[in-house]
Amino acid sequence: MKNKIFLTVIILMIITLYGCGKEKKTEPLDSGEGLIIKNPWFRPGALNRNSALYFEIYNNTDRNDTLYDVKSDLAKVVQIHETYEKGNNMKGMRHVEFVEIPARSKLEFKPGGFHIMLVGLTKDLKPGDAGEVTLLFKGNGKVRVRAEVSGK
Ligand SMILES: [Cu+2]
Repeated sequence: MKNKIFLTVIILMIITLYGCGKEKKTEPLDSGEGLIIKNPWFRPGALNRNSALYFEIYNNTDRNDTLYDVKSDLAKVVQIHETYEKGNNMKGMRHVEFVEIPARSKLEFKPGGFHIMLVGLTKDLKPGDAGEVTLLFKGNGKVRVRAEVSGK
Protein backbone atom coordinates (compact mmCIF):
# COMPACT_ATOMS: atom_id res chain seq x y z
CA MET A 1 0.00 0.00 0.00
CA LYS A 2 2.77 2.40 0.97
CA ASN A 3 4.52 1.66 -2.28
CA LYS A 4 1.42 2.47 -4.27
CA ILE A 5 1.05 5.87 -2.61
CA PHE A 6 4.73 6.57 -3.18
CA LEU A 7 4.39 5.65 -6.85
CA THR A 8 1.32 7.87 -7.22
CA VAL A 9 3.19 10.80 -5.69
CA ILE A 10 6.10 10.28 -8.06
CA ILE A 11 3.79 10.09 -11.08
CA LEU A 12 2.00 13.27 -10.00
CA MET A 13 5.34 15.02 -9.61
CA ILE A 14 6.42 13.97 -13.08
CA ILE A 15 3.13 15.16 -14.57
CA THR A 16 3.47 18.50 -12.76
CA LEU A 17 7.06 18.96 -13.90
CA TYR A 18 6.22 17.99 -17.44
CA GLY A 19 3.27 20.39 -17.38
CA CYS A 20 5.46 23.25 -16.22
CA GLY A 21 8.02 22.63 -18.93
CA LYS A 22 5.32 22.54 -21.55
CA GLU A 23 3.73 25.73 -20.30
CA LYS A 24 7.02 27.59 -20.46
CA LYS A 25 7.48 26.69 -24.09
CA THR A 26 4.10 27.99 -25.20
CA GLU A 27 4.19 31.07 -22.97
CA PRO A 28 4.61 34.29 -24.94
CA LEU A 29 8.13 35.68 -24.58
CA ASP A 30 6.86 39.12 -23.74
CA SER A 31 3.73 41.17 -24.17
CA GLY A 32 3.23 42.30 -27.71
CA GLU A 33 3.61 40.90 -31.18
CA GLY A 34 6.30 41.37 -33.76
CA LEU A 35 9.92 42.29 -33.25
CA ILE A 36 10.35 44.24 -30.02
CA ILE A 37 13.40 46.01 -28.63
CA LYS A 38 13.36 46.37 -24.85
CA ASN A 39 15.45 48.10 -22.17
CA PRO A 40 17.91 49.87 -24.50
CA TRP A 41 20.74 51.90 -22.92
CA PHE A 42 23.98 53.57 -23.96
CA ARG A 43 27.26 53.44 -22.13
CA PRO A 44 28.46 57.00 -21.36
CA GLY A 45 31.21 58.37 -23.60
CA ALA A 46 32.87 61.66 -24.55
CA LEU A 47 33.18 63.34 -27.94
CA ASN A 48 35.54 61.40 -30.26
CA ARG A 49 35.66 58.48 -27.82
CA ASN A 50 33.64 55.26 -27.93
CA SER A 51 30.32 54.06 -26.57
CA ALA A 52 28.03 51.08 -26.96
CA LEU A 53 24.30 50.41 -27.12
CA TYR A 54 22.72 47.43 -25.36
CA PHE A 55 19.16 46.04 -25.47
CA GLU A 56 17.02 42.91 -25.64
CA ILE A 57 15.44 41.75 -28.88
CA TYR A 58 12.23 39.75 -28.67
CA ASN A 59 11.34 38.04 -31.90
CA ASN A 60 7.65 37.39 -31.19
CA THR A 61 7.02 36.23 -34.74
CA ASP A 62 7.03 32.82 -36.44
CA ARG A 63 9.95 33.78 -38.68
CA ASN A 64 13.64 33.93 -38.00
CA ASP A 65 15.11 37.35 -38.59
CA THR A 66 18.60 38.73 -39.09
CA LEU A 67 20.09 41.97 -37.84
CA TYR A 68 22.54 42.92 -40.60
CA ASP A 69 23.36 46.61 -40.20
CA VAL A 70 23.12 49.62 -37.88
CA LYS A 71 22.99 53.34 -38.60
CA SER A 72 23.37 56.38 -36.36
CA ASP A 73 24.55 59.98 -36.43
CA LEU A 74 25.99 59.53 -32.95
CA ALA A 75 29.34 58.16 -34.13
CA LYS A 76 31.64 58.01 -37.16
CA VAL A 77 31.53 54.21 -37.19
CA VAL A 78 28.56 52.16 -35.97
CA GLN A 79 28.84 48.38 -36.06
CA ILE A 80 27.45 45.14 -34.66
CA HIS A 81 30.12 43.77 -32.31
CA GLU A 82 30.65 40.71 -30.21
CA THR A 83 32.97 40.11 -27.28
CA TYR A 84 35.04 36.94 -27.53
CA GLU A 85 37.69 35.03 -25.60
CA LYS A 86 41.16 35.72 -26.98
CA GLY A 87 42.75 33.14 -24.71
CA ASN A 88 44.86 33.72 -21.56
CA ASN A 89 41.74 35.20 -19.93
CA MET A 90 41.86 38.08 -22.38
CA LYS A 91 38.74 39.39 -24.05
CA GLY A 92 38.52 41.12 -27.39
CA MET A 93 35.81 42.68 -29.54
CA ARG A 94 35.17 42.10 -33.19
CA HIS A 95 32.77 43.21 -35.87
CA VAL A 96 30.14 40.66 -36.92
CA GLU A 97 28.37 40.89 -40.27
CA PHE A 98 24.99 39.79 -38.94
CA VAL A 99 23.19 38.27 -35.96
CA GLU A 100 20.31 35.83 -36.28
CA ILE A 101 17.30 36.02 -33.99
CA PRO A 102 15.32 32.78 -34.27
CA ALA A 103 11.52 32.87 -34.28
CA ARG A 104 9.91 33.06 -30.83
CA SER A 105 13.16 33.75 -29.06
CA LYS A 106 14.95 36.47 -27.15
CA LEU A 107 18.48 37.68 -27.71
CA GLU A 108 20.32 39.97 -25.33
CA PHE A 109 22.87 42.57 -26.34
CA LYS A 110 24.80 43.11 -23.11
CA PRO A 111 28.25 43.97 -21.75
CA GLY A 112 30.55 41.03 -22.44
CA GLY A 113 28.41 39.84 -25.35
CA PHE A 114 26.82 41.31 -28.45
CA HIS A 115 26.64 45.10 -28.55
CA ILE A 116 26.25 47.98 -30.98
CA MET A 117 29.65 49.65 -31.09
CA LEU A 118 29.88 53.40 -31.55
CA VAL A 119 33.42 54.42 -32.51
CA GLY A 120 34.29 58.12 -32.57
CA LEU A 121 31.30 59.80 -30.95
CA THR A 122 30.09 62.97 -32.72
CA LYS A 123 28.95 64.40 -29.35
CA ASP A 124 29.20 63.70 -25.63
CA LEU A 125 26.93 60.99 -24.31
CA LYS A 126 26.42 61.92 -20.68
CA PRO A 127 24.17 60.06 -18.24
CA GLY A 128 20.59 61.12 -18.90
CA ASP A 129 21.25 62.15 -22.53
CA ALA A 130 19.25 60.38 -25.21
CA GLY A 131 20.17 59.20 -28.67
CA GLU A 132 18.85 57.20 -31.57
CA VAL A 133 20.15 54.21 -33.51
CA THR A 134 18.44 52.49 -36.44
CA LEU A 135 18.67 48.71 -36.62
CA LEU A 136 18.22 47.06 -40.01
CA PHE A 137 16.60 43.64 -40.11
CA LYS A 138 16.17 41.45 -43.19
CA GLY A 139 12.57 40.58 -42.35
CA ASN A 140 11.28 43.44 -40.21
CA GLY A 141 13.14 46.25 -41.94
CA LYS A 142 14.18 49.41 -40.11
CA VAL A 143 13.66 49.53 -36.36
CA ARG A 144 14.46 52.84 -34.64
CA VAL A 145 15.74 52.55 -31.10
CA ARG A 146 15.72 55.57 -28.80
CA ALA A 147 17.69 55.10 -25.62
CA GLU A 148 19.10 57.00 -22.69
CA VAL A 149 22.67 57.04 -21.50
CA SER A 150 22.97 55.05 -18.31
CA GLY A 151 24.53 56.54 -15.19
CA LYS A 152 26.30 53.24 -14.45
CU1 LIG B 1 32.78 46.68 -29.48
